[in-house]
Amino acid sequence: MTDTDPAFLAEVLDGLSQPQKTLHPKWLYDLRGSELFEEITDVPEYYPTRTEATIFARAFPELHEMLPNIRAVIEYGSGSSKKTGPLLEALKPEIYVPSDISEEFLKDAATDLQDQHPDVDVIPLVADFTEPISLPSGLGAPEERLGFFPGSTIGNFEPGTAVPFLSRVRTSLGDGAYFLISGDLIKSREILEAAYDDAGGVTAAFNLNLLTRMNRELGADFDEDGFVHRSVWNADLSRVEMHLVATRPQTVTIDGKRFDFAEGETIHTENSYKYTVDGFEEMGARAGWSLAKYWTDENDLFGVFLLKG
Ligand code: AVJ
Repeated sequence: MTDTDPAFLAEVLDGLSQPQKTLHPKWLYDLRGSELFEEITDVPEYYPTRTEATIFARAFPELHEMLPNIRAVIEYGSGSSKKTGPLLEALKPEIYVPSDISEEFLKDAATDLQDQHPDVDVIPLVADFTEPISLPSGLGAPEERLGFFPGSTIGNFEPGTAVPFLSRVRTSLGDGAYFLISGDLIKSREILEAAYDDAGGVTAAFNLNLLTRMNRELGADFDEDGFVHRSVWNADLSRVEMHLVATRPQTVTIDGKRFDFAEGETIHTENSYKYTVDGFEEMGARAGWSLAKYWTDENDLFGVFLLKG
């Protein structure tokens, strides 16, 4: 067993002790999980990434026309900043602030971006968005700032945490600032469930990797063959759920504690919330944002929202 993160162990012990066994989706992203997620973005059934790219290609020039004076772009949870190049090229800001909880990832991405965009001053910021966010000084007036939160990552936030997050972003950027944020739209069960259970099995491998990770990092003894991946559209709660389903009764031991699984019992590993345009606008409004403009694709699969604080 390698590298036991005490927070991971504590959350696993707690999450597997609940009546509905549950783990937070952030634990899906170890190195292998991050690689598998990258692969997911290329499978035919997973429409969000490519649809967002198509919308961005149209939206960024329009955004530049609407907001010619953006001085600073602040990206929340920038990770590898993969979507940022085209935005910087379209808006030509003076400053780009990539921010992420992972310092290592952030520094590498910032160095690459600085090399590729010598005219932009790249100022990386290590920040945890579950806490108040304080931005560096010199970013201009709020009206000259654009927050950026692509990828429909907001969909991983529970309703009770999404609004506080949107409020913290608004407070950090200031009254009158702008925020460009993506959200995946509600559509048919068939399309949604296939997007989270591709025929090639990449999403299944992504979900099952969590068992491998718990075995490696926590010394758990999950039998990876005793579970299967399931994705289900929960229309009442407007979310796609991912589960790991036990295919037979089994007992797992982690850190000396035993966890029993009945046949068919699941570990709930992710929620990916989906929105209507009105629902997204309403969620923003509860955090003090108003909807200035939005873009969708021709099939209304995905939304890109420009909010004004
Ligand atoms: C990274 C949260 C946007 O919810 O679509 C993809 C994660 N999980 N396939 C999503 C994910 C399974 C993804 N987000």
